[in-house]
Amino acid sequence: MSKDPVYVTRPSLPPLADMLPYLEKIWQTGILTNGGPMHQELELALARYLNVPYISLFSNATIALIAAFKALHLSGEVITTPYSFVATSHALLWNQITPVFVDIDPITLNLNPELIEAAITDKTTAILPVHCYGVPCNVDAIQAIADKYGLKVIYDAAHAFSVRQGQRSILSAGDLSVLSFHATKVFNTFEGGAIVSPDEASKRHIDHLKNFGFVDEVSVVEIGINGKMNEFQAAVGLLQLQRVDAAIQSRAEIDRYYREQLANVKGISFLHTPADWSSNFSYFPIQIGSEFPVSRDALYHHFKQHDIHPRRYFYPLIPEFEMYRHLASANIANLPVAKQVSERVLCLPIYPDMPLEVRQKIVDLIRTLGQGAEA
Ligand code: T4K
Repeated sequence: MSKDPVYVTRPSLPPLADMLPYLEKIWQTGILTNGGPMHQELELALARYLNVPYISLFSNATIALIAAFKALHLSGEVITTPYSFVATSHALLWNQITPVFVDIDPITLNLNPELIEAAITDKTTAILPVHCYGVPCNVDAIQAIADKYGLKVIYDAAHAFSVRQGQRSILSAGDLSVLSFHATKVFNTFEGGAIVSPDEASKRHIDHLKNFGFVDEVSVVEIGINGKMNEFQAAVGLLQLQRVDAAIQSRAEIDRYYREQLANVKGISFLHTPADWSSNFSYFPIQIGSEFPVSRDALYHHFKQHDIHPRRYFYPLIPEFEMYRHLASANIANLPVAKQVSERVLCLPIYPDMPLEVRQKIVDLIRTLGQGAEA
C-alpha cells in the first residue's frame, strides 16, 4: 500500500489542462466575480442537472444558510437537529435565532418528525432539518407539521447533492434548500454553496441578499451580505459537473465493497438510504455497537496508528459545544438517540477512485479487530 496518509475524503479534481481555457477567458475578460458569465452558466447548468427551479450560487454553504434565514425573515426559535456539522446551528445564531434541538430518528439519523410538535412554541418560526450523510429526511411528515403550524422549512442539504426519488429532487422539498460545494463534498468548487428556491421572486430576493442588498447601482433595500461565488469557483463547477456522475458511480462501488466485506462483522452496522431514493454515497458512516470487541474511539485511534484518518462526524453533538450548552433544549438527557449515535459513528474514507489496496487495508483492520465477533 502507498505510504501516503489516507483521509476521510480526497477531493475529486478535473484535469489541470481542462482548467486552462477557463482561466484564459477570465484573464481576457477581467470579469472575476459579481455574477459573471461562468457564474450565470453554472446556475443554469446546475438547476437543469439537479432538476430544481432556481439556484443562487454562494461562496459557501454557511453564508448561504445565514442568507436563507434572512430571506425568509426568520426570528425567535427554529427547531433543528443536534446531529450535524456545527455550521447548521451557527448560522441560526448569526441571525440571533435560538436553535431548539430535537432528537433524531435512529434509522435515518435525521430530525425525528414524531418529536417536532412537542417542541413548537409561540416563538417557533421554522424547522431546519439536515439530510445527514445525504439520507433524505421524512420530508412529507415534516411538511405536514409545518403546514399545520404555519412554519417555514429550510433544509440543510449540504450532503444531499443530486439525491432524488425518480425525477423528484430532494432539493425541492421545503421552502428553501442549501447545498455545500466545499472541497470535501461530492460536487466541489473548492469552497462554494447554493440556495435552491421555488420561484423567480425568491431567487431574485436571495440574489440581492448575497450582494449587500443592492437592487441597482444606487439602491440598497436590505442588509445584505457578500456571499457571491467568484468566476474561478464557477469555472471549477462547470468542469466538475461534467464528471460528477462518474464520481458518484465510483463512490457507489466503494460503498458496495464496504457493505459486502463488512456484512458479517458483528457489532458493525450501516446506514440505509430508502430503496426508492438514489444515494450520492457522500459518506460511509458505520456504527460500532456493543457486540464489537472495541469501542468506536479505540477503532478510530487504531486506524490513526496506521495513518488512516476516518472521522467521528458528528461528535461531539452541537448542543455539547460551549455556546449551546445553556439552552434548555441542549439537555443531553432529552437527546438520547443523537448522543448514542455520536458515540458510535465512524465515517470511513470514501472518495472516487480510492485504490483497492486502501479499501482492503481498511476492511482488514476492522475485520482483524472484530475477530472472534464474526457471525
Ligand atoms: N451543513 C452541513 C450539514 C455540513 O456538513 C457543512 C459542512 C455545512 C453546513 C457548511 O458547509 P460549508 O460552509 O463548508 O460549505 C469538513 C468541511 O470543512 C465542511 O465543509 C463539512 N461540512 C464538514 C462535514 O467537514 P472538517 O473540519 O472535517 O474538514 P477537514 O479540513 O478536517 O477535512 C477533512 C479531510 O478532508 C481532511 O482530513 C483531508 C481532506 N481534505 C480537506 C480539504 C479541506 C482534502 O483532501 N483537501 C482539502 O482541501 O470539516
